[in-house]
Amino acid sequence: MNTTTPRPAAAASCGLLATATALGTGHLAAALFEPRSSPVVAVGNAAIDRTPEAVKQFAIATFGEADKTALLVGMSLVIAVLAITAGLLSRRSPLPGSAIIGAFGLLGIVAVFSRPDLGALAVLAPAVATLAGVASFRLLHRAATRPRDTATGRRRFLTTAAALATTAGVTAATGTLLTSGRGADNSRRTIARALTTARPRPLPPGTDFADAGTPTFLTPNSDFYRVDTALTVPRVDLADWRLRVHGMVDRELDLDFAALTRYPQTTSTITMTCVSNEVGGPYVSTSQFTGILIRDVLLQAGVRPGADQVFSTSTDGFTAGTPTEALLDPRRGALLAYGMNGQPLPDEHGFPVRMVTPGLYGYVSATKWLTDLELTTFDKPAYWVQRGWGRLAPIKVQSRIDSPSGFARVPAGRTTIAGTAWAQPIGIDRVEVRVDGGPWQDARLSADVNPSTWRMWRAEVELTPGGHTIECRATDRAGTTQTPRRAPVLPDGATGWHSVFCTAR
Ligand SMILES: Nc1nc2c(c(=O)[nH]1)N[C@H]1C(S)=C(S)[C@@H](COP(=O)(O)O)O[C@H]1N2
Ligand SMILES: [Mo]
Repeated sequence: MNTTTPRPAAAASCGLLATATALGTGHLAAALFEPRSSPVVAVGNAAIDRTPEAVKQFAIATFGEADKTALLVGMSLVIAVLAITAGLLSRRSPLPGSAIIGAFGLLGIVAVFSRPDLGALAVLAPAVATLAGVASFRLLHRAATRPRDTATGRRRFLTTAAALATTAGVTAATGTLLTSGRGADNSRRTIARALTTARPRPLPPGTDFADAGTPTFLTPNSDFYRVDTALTVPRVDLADWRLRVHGMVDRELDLDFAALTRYPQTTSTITMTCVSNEVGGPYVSTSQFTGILIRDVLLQAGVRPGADQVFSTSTDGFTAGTPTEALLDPRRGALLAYGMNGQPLPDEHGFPVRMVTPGLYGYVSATKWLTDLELTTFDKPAYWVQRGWGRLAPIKVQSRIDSPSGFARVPAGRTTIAGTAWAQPIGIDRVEVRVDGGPWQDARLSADVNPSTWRMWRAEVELTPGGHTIECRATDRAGTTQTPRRAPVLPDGATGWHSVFCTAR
């Protein structure tokens, strides 16, 4: 057969179009199996992981919000130069180009294999990309080595080139379209996989009096109270998620989810409370949170002396300031949580990763959709502190009557009163009840799970026919009894006794 050496421009296009086809089909294959195994995403993440902190700072300072775009543009340029080189080296024979594309494909396969958070299916994307890259390179190269002077030869090269360019474009676009819809599912699956080793300690029997009207000890995720400033619930794709730890530290950290799961995983049962909870209010719930200790991450970063505040930021711009001391306290065990009752965090509760700090109200300690932890001082006020709320916000001892509900009609005679009490992170020692300002009577407490969780209580009282006012008060393990003094929720949490009026007959 009469063949010729392709011109440099044709040779360069062989490399460029074959690489584009490889990346496009790889992106589509990844969309079908595991978005984070897309060659482009994998190379991007690897690049971020390996970029020196100074360069990252420069990129963020120079490009700001567009730093990811700048990275992608830079990456594309490097890849294009390599692809053109592969093409130009193959003017005599397609072998060098095929070998170079094959070698890069192999690198991609190895990179995916070495990621602990990606399943075996993830290897398919770089494998498909490699095959498509080598095959299209050979195809176009053959078309380029046909005699060019004939119209058929030229047309043949141009049609093949156009077909490859279309394939690259269509597969890349389809892959992007698919992942934008399915990223959430895949993110969720990745976290679900990480949760398989999370074995919460089983609860002792008798942790609630749900039969008498209290909530269940663990709050189902769908019933967990929700408080945030987010107009629309942020939907975070795990593939793009990173947590930066910086500020007054010895070593800055930039963790993706895989890096996060390399810290020891723990599951703890924690009752969360909102500062906006009125006396008797519903903003208190309990869950088994799974994640890693914030303490472990802070110790690895190395907290500098004087850094008394950890300033956390969410993807939605919300910020919170938590005392560093509380996050370092091993008994408190504050978490970077990604699991909630054995499930990945629901979007509403901060997917993929949030903070949970026992004993502090959520607005200073429970940032959802967390992406940034800055070690700083309390001179830097966070979101709600800027708006007049307290800087420090320890949860106040509280108790609530759940049954009977306000203005209920109950049968006269012996009646069960039941409710909830909490005093994280010290724990509840005692709950008392009284009717119509009479003598206080001790309530029976539910089984003790840990001092950072609520306890249910119940008591039998005698109700004569007519209207009655029932009150309760709790005492924590430090001996502090709930004050009767009424305080509003602003600036640092409501106080006072909960009372319920009911009618017996
Ligand atoms: N990003 C973000 N995180 C946030 C908030 C918020 O508005 N935005 N609210 C905080 C408050 S005030 C509380 S009480 C808890 C509530 O968490 P939950 O909605 O999962 O119960 O989240 C905290 N974390
Ligand atoms: Mo809150």
